[in-house]
Amino acid sequence: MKTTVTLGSIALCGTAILTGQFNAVALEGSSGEGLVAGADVIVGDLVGISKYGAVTVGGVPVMAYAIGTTSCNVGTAQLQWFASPDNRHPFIPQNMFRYKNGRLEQIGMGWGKHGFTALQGTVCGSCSASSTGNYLGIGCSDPYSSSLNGSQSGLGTRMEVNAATGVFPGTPNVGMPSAPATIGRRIQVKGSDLDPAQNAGAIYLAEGHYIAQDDAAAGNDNNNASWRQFTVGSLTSGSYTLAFTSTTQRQNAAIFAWKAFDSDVKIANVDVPNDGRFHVGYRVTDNGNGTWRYEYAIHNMSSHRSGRSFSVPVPAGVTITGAGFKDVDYHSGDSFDPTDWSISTSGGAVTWNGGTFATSANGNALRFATMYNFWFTADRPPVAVNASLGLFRPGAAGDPSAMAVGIQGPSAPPVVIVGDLNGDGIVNGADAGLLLANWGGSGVGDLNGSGTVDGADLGVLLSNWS
Ligand SMILES: [Ca+2]
Ligand SMILES: [Ca+2]
Ligand SMILES: [Ca+2]
Ligand SMILES: [Ca+2]
Repeated sequence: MKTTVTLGSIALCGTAILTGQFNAVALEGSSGEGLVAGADVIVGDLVGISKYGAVTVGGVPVMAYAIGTTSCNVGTAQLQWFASPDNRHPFIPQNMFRYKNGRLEQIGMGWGKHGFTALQGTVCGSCSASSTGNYLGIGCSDPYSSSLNGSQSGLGTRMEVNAATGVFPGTPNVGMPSAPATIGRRIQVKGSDLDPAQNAGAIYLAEGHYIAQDDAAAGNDNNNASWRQFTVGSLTSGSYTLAFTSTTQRQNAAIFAWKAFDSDVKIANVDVPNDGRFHVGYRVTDNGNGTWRYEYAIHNMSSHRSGRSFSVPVPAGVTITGAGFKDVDYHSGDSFDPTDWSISTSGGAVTWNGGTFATSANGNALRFATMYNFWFTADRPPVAVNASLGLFRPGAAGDPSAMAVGIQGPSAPPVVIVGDLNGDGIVNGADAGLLLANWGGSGVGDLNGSGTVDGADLGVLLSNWS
């Protein structure tokens, strides 16, 4: 079911922000949008995980991996696949995630493989082969092994890629440092995030994502990522052996694994006008002790403008505790700021802020093919709210600076009427009766908190008579 909601403007921290249009879509397990005319690349399969040992960075062992990706062209036109220095080929970022204690976190990212030469396989069905490796034929598949995707010389920085248009320089990595030994440019994961002794019950998954300009131009770039579960094996030669299990979940970004593991997770699409798509996932859990855990994850599928803030409204009287944030750090010369987003619980909202583009173009924005986590505990149950996802890069004239996102946040506390001792919303004789029945006692009817129910309390009650 798809629901389109149009909002005018919302108020955030006293500032009116034009939100334009957004689509809040309740998805049933697929981020794909179906066949649209034109080239349409997807990840048809994730096959094989290569490992490359570990390097201690800042006192922490960081392990390096690459995943094999087989792409398919499920579109109606051949997909361009010209090798560098031509830029008409896919860029293929790779990621790893962990689901643990109800939270799906991105635990690693790699640079992107620059595609060259399409083979014409049949992983996704019948193939109408291209006569040249410069195109992936209609219905055809192309395999990149994990060792090929882990070859450092073939990996490109994410910094120069526009995921909304699929455009990047034909000659990648100009001005970038050479790849650091062993772990450079590959998917980097902290050993502690994989260690079985520290991650009992965790489920792991990897994600492959293809970005290509003809696919994007056709509007077929919402289905470009797929995920697959993997298991963590023994620690040998400095890193854990990882192995894929189960089957590839085609046309599903890794955030959809959260929903696959927990059917109470909801995921909304946020389509930024003239830009790309975010997925906003949320899950509210009743802790059973008068508090609720609010868990959010935002995945940038294809927004070049990127995210810079996230704000969930909090009504007066709601107590927020334990607000947190989790990002994933760039590496190997990608000079994006790793500083965690700040957290504010004042001003009628919980707001996470990563800084503005004006302050630094390399600030810690939520860029394409990454997912950040946001969470807090509140003493109120959930209700539908409009959160706000602030955008990092400026848009064109008329483009929104933030997107409203229809999710769940804490509800307002009930209004307490002084003197309404039986809680029926009015102060009348029934309440006076309760007060008189406890005359001289303590507790019920002690409206001024003096410790005794007496005439002063009756006066308070009468002054609030409905
Ligand atoms: Ca596609
Ligand atoms: Ca960080
Ligand atoms: Ca009453
Ligand atoms: Ca009293």
